[in-house]
Amino acid sequence: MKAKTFIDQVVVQVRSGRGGDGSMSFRREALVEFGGPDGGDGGRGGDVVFKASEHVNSLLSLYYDPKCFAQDGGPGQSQKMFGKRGKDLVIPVPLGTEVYDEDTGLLVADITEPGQAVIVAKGGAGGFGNVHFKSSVNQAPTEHTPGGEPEERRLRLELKTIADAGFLGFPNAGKSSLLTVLSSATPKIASYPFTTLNPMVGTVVYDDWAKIALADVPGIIEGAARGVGLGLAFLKHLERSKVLVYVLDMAGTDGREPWRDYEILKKEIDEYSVELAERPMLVVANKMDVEASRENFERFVRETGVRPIPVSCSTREGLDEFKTALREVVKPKTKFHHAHAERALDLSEMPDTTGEEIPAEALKFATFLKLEKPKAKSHPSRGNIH
Ligand SMILES: Nc1nc2c(ncn2[C@@H]2O[C@H](COP(=O)(O)OP(=O)(O)OP(=O)(O)O)[C@@H](O)[C@H]2O)c(=O)[nH]1
Ligand SMILES: [Mg+2]
Repeated sequence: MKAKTFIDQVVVQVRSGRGGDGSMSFRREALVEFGGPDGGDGGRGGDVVFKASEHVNSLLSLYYDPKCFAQDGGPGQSQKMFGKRGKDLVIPVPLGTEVYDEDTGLLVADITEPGQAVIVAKGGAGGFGNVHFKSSVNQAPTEHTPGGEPEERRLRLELKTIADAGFLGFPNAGKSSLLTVLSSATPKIASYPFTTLNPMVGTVVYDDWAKIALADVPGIIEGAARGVGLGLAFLKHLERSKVLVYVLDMAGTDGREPWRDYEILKKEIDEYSVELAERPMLVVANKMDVEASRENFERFVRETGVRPIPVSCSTREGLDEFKTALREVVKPKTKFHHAHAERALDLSEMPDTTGEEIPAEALKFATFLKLEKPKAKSHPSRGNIH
């Protein structure tokens, strides 16, 4: 059995279903003298489809089972019966999956929207039964066509997590704990390093239904940019995050020094990508419930000149402040925002236009005053006759 590691890239073989063959058959029935051809068409082969799912967060299942074969179509039958359609193979993949053709290297699909479905191998068409070949000069055709060939290709799937903000920190800093207390996501939390092997996304929901997606990624260690530990391969999961959130263990567990941790993290990111290093960022001091944290916090400010947002996942202090700060940098849109932004007009400013042609400045109120069209009345038992 393959060992479970950090999987965000897999190569799979996809094959659609072959089309069913058309049938060659003649109608044979008592008292029907020249029954004629009655061979039906073959069924279409199934497609292989990748479908974005919010309930899947890794490519692990494809890593263990990389052969994705859809069902073949059934052959046509006598009595003009169609063959059975082959079942599509629909594979749920996480949001943020990029699909490349392994042989040509071309991007086949970028799966970014929930519910988005992409056919990556189209099923073969069903063959024609001999009933199609009847003509005035050939009343007993024996021609029939085979089903269409399946499509087969090798694809490389790469996951780049999509989130508004991504956590960045050393192992055990409490990134997964923070995601747990802020969202309904349930990542694994434990006191050993590298608990998180696959990025996970959780959603922070605000009182007015604004939402921010937060990604928890594996911990970074010194030298990661050179490939130490899990390396920085997983940092590509932060490439699609607008904001980086540095999570620091302010308690300095196991003799760590948070100010040094911060400098190392920044250095690793600088070495990884200048573009990522320039993203807006927040710094969070976690584990503030631990005695040593207060002192460390003051020293951190002195050493780095940065004042982090103090939080504790254990006592839940500081979470609201963090959520507010996060909102200010991410600036999520809300339904309320959409519906009411244009309506924030002061009605007292509206010019009086009674009896006149409507002046241009009054037109900006036009959408505001649009009346709902009254619904036509109908009587259910009278079939809409008035
Ligand atoms: N006292 C205290 N302990 C905490 C706090 N937050 C997290 N911890 C503990 O710190 C340890 C690590 O927490 P995780 O959330 O798994 O850390 P992580 O950053 O996700 O670690 P990796 O996945 O290994 O990178 C666990 O034993 C947590 O219980 C906190 O606010 N206070
Ligand atoms: Mg974790």
